[in-house]
Amino acid sequence: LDEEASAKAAAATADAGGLTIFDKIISKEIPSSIVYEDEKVLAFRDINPQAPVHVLVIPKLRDGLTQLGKAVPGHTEILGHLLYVARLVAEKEGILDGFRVVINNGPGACQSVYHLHLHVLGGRQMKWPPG
Ligand code: D5M
Repeated sequence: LDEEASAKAAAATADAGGLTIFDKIISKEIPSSIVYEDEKVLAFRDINPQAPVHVLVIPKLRDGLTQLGKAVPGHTEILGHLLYVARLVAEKEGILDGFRVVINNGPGACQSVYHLHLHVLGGRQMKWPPG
């Protein structure tokens, strides 16, 4: 329940336009282990890995995309690019034969950072359902 409460607080901060830790990662104020970068997206290793490979892919410009549920038609290009970069990351990390892409949306899915991010997970047998 604590996890749920902090997820709700993070969502409220995001709705108020608050920045997240990912802004500091994008600006490189906070170091991260970058796996892929281009003009529009950044991919870096998750600080709390849930699999041998656990990389986050994020848009450099949040542009209202605090979570997937806020997407509008103007976001389709960046959404497609993020998904394609997830595939590039999987290839680079050598997990193309078995990887998972996850987006946690909102408190009910334990989203903790309100800047859209794709989790790319692999390097072990992934189980289903994910829980
Ligand atoms: O996932 C948010 C993810 O962000 C979570 O797996 C930890 C990760 N995280 C948080 N801070 C950092 C830093 N500083 N570097 C790398 N990764 C980080 P969610 O889907 O919102 O629960």
